[in-house]
Amino acid sequence: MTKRISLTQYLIEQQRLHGHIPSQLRLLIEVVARACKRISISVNKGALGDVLGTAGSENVQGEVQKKLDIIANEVLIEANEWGGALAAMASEEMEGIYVVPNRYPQGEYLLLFDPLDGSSNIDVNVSIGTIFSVLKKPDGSAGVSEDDFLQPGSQQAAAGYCVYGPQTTLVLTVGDGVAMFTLDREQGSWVLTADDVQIPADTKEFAINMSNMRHWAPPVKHYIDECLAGKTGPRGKDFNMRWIASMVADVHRILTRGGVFMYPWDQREPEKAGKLRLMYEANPMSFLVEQAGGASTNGRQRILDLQPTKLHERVSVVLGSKNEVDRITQYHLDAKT
Ligand code: P6P
Repeated sequence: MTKRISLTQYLIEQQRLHGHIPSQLRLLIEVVARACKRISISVNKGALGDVLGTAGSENVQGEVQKKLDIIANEVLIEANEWGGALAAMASEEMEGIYVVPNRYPQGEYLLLFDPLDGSSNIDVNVSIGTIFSVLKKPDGSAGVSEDDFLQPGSQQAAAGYCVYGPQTTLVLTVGDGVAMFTLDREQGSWVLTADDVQIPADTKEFAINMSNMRHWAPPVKHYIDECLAGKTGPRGKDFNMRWIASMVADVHRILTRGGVFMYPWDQREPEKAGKLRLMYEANPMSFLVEQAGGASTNGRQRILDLQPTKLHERVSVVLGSKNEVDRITQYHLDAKT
């Protein structure tokens, strides 16, 4: 049974006992967690609050923004800009970076986030979430620019997500394993409910949007065909399929019981590496998955090794149970695609 301690105590122990996080990073994570609590209150209002439906605008990705996308983005900006831990922020909902205004002290960290991932699920009451990634601002750089954000995911100081589902759960890594905190709404506090999360190396469950099958590259089709062949096929076991169309919810299931998640490149937009964004979706999720003993590649390379060239660049994602990810990656390398 995990010792029921608060997020604050967990972070102080990480700072004091393991020397993993300086106080500025501890403060930053606490502020992000508090912002997620505020977002969960808006999410949980649903039709009772003026939070459903579209906002009548598009984001930098050309996607129609939901009202909650904008609310969540504003909550994260307002909660983090004055704390003194950050130099700047970047969001899926904003084209450029947001530099902390001069009226506040500048810190040494950079915060990136997808304020509300899976927003197509909002109006149908299916789990959605906030994804965040923390980088250190490069030493010696006067001021802060977009280039400061373009660091490989292996440089992350912390990463996590908050899933707004039957429970509101914050999942976090500071590089010392993965911990899960469930929101105790009566006390308003995050309570440690899982520590040292481990993803089983094998699985019988895959997550992919099957409607895109005709667009996939051959190695992906090869892998999924083998899963569908079940016991009678080369894998010698039956597989189950899940697809929530909310990365946070699908990744949470994989961290909780294993599985493999794929959003691969497809021929519909060949110039795009994939649908998901590297900096504030794939990188934080890959950090969490690797810290839990899983693996995460773009089909060929470790995602955390990729050198970003643009803030909103996209990437193919294959993550989860290590033996499955390794198999899919090998199929790509064998096909030299
Ligand atoms: P599709 C949500 O919009 C998202 O970015 C991820 O959370 C999710 O995994 C994926 O897109 C779902 O995409 O094409 O199945 O709707």
